[in-house]
Amino acid sequence: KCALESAKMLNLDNSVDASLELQSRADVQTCTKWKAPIIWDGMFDANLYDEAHQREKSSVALTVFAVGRYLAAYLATFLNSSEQHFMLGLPVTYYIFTDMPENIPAISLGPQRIIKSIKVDRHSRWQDISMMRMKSISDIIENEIRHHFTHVFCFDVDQEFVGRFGSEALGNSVALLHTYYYSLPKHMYTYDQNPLSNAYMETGDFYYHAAVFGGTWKSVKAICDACHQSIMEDKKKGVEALWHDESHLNKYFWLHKPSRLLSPEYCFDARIGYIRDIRVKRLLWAPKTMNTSEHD
Ligand code: 2GW
Ligand code: MN
Repeated sequence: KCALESAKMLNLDNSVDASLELQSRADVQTCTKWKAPIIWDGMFDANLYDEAHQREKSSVALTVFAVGRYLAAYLATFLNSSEQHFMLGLPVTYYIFTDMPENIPAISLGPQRIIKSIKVDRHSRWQDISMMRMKSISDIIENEIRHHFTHVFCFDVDQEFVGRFGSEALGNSVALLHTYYYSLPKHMYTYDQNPLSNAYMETGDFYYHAAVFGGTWKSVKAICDACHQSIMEDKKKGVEALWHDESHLNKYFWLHKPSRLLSPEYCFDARIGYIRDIRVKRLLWAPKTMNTSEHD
């Protein structure tokens, strides 16, 4: 109820969202202090969301990076599982950023779903592969996505869809609660602690996971531009935030509150085991197939 009323009153989210009921759940936090909904299983009617977004002609661009060994290690599982679970019923285009477009696996795609590849450089430091995603995503939104899609979702590739990840996740700006931190006290959040970094923050609202974020193309472009600029200013000063792009994303979402939050159902690590809060698993962390030192 909180979420429905606030979406209407504060215009936090899009018209589709405001027209639909979100139920509450007594056992978990379903609303932020700035009245954005936190989406958990049991809060929404999936069919109503899908129908409303089809009526509104919502369409989704998914960006994912598969550079170096990550292509062979994770991309096929990511794409095949996404074809089973991600935004079914809406047009989806995958923008795959890779240094080896010729090695993108052949995947059988549903109707209105296509793959596009964009060649990118393979940065020698993995931190740069991760951080430079912000610039690449901004560029593709500017050059292409904004002309064809209402929404954009950006994903790490080392994950597997195992349940519905549908239109209930669409919103103006969407952030994901990190599965390891959502139930911990704030003093345990791993925000950047170096006052010299633009990502520095002493306190915040939540700890967000950079493995999933999204929103309208306009919001995602603003997120990526701000994070990229923040990262580049740090580089000039010779500093790097603790968790790279994720630290900058957390700072951004502290200054610009997301309109919609996804519960850890939307990016869960099976190694945590059973948690009562998590009734449905939708996206799982893939087991790491290599360690960082093996990268180059
Ligand atoms: C990354 C780390 C070590 C060795 C390789 C790579 C790597 C990452 C790579 O060789 N090729 C590649 O395409 N990537 C892309 O960057 C890929 O899409 C991957 O999912 C993403 C982030 O790297 P990942 O998944 O190994 O890092 P995580 O799971 O520890 O990510 C969190 O922290 C990162 C910053 O340190 C990012 O913020 C990420 O979004 C977070 O989930
Ligand atoms: Mn990852």
